[in-house]
Amino acid sequence: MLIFNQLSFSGDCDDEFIERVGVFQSPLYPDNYPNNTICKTLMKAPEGMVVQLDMLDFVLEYDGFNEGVCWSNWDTFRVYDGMNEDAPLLGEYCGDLIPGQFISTGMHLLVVFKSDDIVTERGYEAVVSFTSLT
Ligand SMILES: [Ca+2]
Repeated sequence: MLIFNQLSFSGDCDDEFIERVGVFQSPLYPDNYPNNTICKTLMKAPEGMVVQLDMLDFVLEYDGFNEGVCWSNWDTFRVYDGMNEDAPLLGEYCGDLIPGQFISTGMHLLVVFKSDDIVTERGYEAVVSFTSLT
């Protein structure tokens, strides 16, 4: 299994592309992610397969009172069922409830992570794999 560690984080992880099975982590994980970050990660399955994303760990900033309610101008983790942000939104997540599993309907799954300018947390770790459509 290949490991997608972002060991040298430059402050910008836009347009990351994952085409192989591996571990997918937030910038600097397991240390806190940086402020003012946008990470767009496009995962692409081989022909005839779909992307499966299993979340193992997840902690993002949230307001501390309304678990599961995300303020879109704070820190958010969004998953889209397709190549870009016009694709169907599978969910928007924050706080410390692990979202679980995502499976794309096509070859692509897009994750968009965004942090604002204050308060960081540990972030997320997930496993990317590909499964056959039966
Ligand atoms: Ca924040």
